[in-house]
Amino acid sequence: MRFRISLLLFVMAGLVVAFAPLPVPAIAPQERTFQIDAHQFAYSPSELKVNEGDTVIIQLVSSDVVHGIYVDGYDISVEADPGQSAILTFVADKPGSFRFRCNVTCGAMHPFMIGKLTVGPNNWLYRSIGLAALAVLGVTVSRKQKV
Ligand SMILES: [Cu+2]
Repeated sequence: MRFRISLLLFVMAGLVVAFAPLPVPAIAPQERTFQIDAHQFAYSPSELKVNEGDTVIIQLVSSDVVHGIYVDGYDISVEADPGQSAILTFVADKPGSFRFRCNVTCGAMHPFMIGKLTVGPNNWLYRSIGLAALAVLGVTVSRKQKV
């Protein structure tokens, strides 16, 4: 019976650590710069990962024809002329996965010119440390009870 209660408490503590809102952002927002090369019909890199709150600076470089970049969910875009670059700056204030795509009709495969922006929560590090500490505590407590 005692074991069941402590197991329940342990699981509840784990849920709190994993899901309770933290009072402060765990990682200070950073400025993240990406240079994306745009060409028919792809971006490289095509996947960007940032933390919520980061200031994202995308330098779009077009290496053949006119290309653009439009970020779904954020509704922002920029276009770059051939051989030129254009800069798009925004604060990643919405967490989640967003598709970005070319907003200039640039050829036959234009609709497939897409990429992905992932805006992650910025507190995974603290949560994982908390869960690891709880796991160690749990193992210690259950060992003591068996003796
Ligand atoms: Cu394009």
